[in-house]
Amino acid sequence: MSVIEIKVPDIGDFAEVTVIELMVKPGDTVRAEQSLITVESDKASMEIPSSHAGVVQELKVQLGDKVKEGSLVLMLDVAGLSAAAAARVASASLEPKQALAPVIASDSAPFSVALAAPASAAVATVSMGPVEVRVPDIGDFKNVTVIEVLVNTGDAIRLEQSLITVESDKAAMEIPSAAAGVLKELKVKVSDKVNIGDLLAILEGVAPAATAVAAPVVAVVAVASAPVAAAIPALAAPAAPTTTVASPAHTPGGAPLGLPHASPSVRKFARELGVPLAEMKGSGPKGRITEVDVQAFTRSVMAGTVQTAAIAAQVKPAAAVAANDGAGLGLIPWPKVDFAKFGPVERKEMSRIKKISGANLLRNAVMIPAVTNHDDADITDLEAFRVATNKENEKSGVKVTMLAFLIKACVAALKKYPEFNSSLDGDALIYKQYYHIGFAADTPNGLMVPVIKDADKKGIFQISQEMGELAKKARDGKLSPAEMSGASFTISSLGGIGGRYFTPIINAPEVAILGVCKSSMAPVWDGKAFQPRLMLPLSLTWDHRVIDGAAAARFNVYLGQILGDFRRVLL
Ligand code: CAO
Repeated sequence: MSVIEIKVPDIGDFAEVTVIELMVKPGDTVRAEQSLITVESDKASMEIPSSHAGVVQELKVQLGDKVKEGSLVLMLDVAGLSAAAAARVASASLEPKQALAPVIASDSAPFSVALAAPASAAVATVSMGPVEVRVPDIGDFKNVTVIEVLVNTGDAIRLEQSLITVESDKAAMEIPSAAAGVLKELKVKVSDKVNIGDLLAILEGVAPAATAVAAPVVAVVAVASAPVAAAIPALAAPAAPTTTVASPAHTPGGAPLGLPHASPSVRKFARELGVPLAEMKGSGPKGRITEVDVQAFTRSVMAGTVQTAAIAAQVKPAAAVAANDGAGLGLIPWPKVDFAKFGPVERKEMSRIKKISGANLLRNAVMIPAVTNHDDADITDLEAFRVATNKENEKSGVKVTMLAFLIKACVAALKKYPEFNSSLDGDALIYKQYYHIGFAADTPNGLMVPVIKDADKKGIFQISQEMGELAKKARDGKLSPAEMSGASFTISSLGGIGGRYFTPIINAPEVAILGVCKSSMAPVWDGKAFQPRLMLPLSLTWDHRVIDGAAAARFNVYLGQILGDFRRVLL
């Protein structure tokens, strides 16, 4: 075993920086230049890479520790390396800083180059009138990406107030203003690539230091007092008289202007997923956002329990329906056509029910990953039984319908496959132990869904009777909210009308809906011959977040078996 010490390299003028992330643990195999820890000052974070490949023996720092150049980061077992590598190891252990320097100066850690460069000062070119603020010397790296713009036009900018955040693949850094004044014009936007000398902003109404106004164009050299500003060397000053003024100290700690705490690698990860860090709470020290936080946030958004501001702004189904405008969904606008150009037309307002149900249907269609399975059930015997029953009970005034049998059969299937009787609640499922079955009713005002409560505890006659009453109330517009709420599963039957199959939309927060069409006689092979059988088309739509295709197929098969031989309900 050959163990070397890995120390914090020359990080420029940083006096002390805080360890905010440990990226490796004992036992991990690391590559040369792999990031080991993330450190942060009040203005920048950077990852400290390993100078060698090896296996981490022992971590010598903890989260929250203050480190500086030369602080011991970890012990690395470099045994098994090539001879050449071993030689580097030897020199590294003798002179860690020098051994690390080439690694730091490599392309993979560009920000460290800036940080290792001799500290000098940030510069802005100012005049009596507008002041140009440019990107200072940020070391060897080129084309860094603007990842955040921290100010707006019209803002009063303080000296050294951060204007933008730039990021390489290893570090993020805020670029402070070298002058104070009102922001007249911003010259960069998020995703722009910037280089030394690029114009960032134009300030007006500058209150320069007394000596800084002597000439029309004056370079103000702000001697940075904060670590990161000090690490950003000077912009090449224009050929003009220069005056040195002391800049105020940065406010230590905290994320300026609400910038979320996160390491560059986490920021990059979040950006790749499109996760808005500003809307997240971090679980790390001082609210720092970790990779695990980003993953958890993403899962919550996918589950629909968290909505980002962007989604909330874009997905407004009700408004989109009301405005009849796809732009509300982030789509191209709905076509606006003057139909009168093509022939006579009449405009009629949609009913209130249609507007409300439309908004709900749109949300459910957009938000639920829905799949529909189609199947047929042999109801030859059941229909014969239903007709006979109705004949026998002609005088009762209650007509038993196929839908009543379907409700009862569905309850049996829901009992056997309880996830169909559940609802999503974040990452959990609420399994309902009641069986309230909604049924879609076609009314002159639009679609309504009355609910048969506790269908498991009711017989076919009672269900048929209640259904008749509720359907009548629906048609008369007399359903109470209570009679339309609480369904755990819904059936939409078009059997009295016609059609073969359709794809019903789930009635959220339910997770499945059964569509039924008109039964018809069909030749069914019994193994020896085709038999004329009365077949009922079933279309089961289910939420794929909760239910799998196999479960849906089983549900339909089981439903078919019950409808084929209703005695199974008793089992
Ligand atoms: N196959 C063949 N015939 C069927 C059948 C089926 N699946 N379902 C019902 N029928 C028959 C009935 O037996 C009845 O015939 P008879 O008058 O000869 O007895 C006739 O069709 C009419 O039935 P119904 O529609 O009045 O009764 P129901 O219990 O089947 O349905 C209700 C009640 C309220 C669900 C229904 O009237 C209705 O509104 N259906 C429309 C639902 C809807 O719009 N769904 C779409 C939602 S998505 O937009």
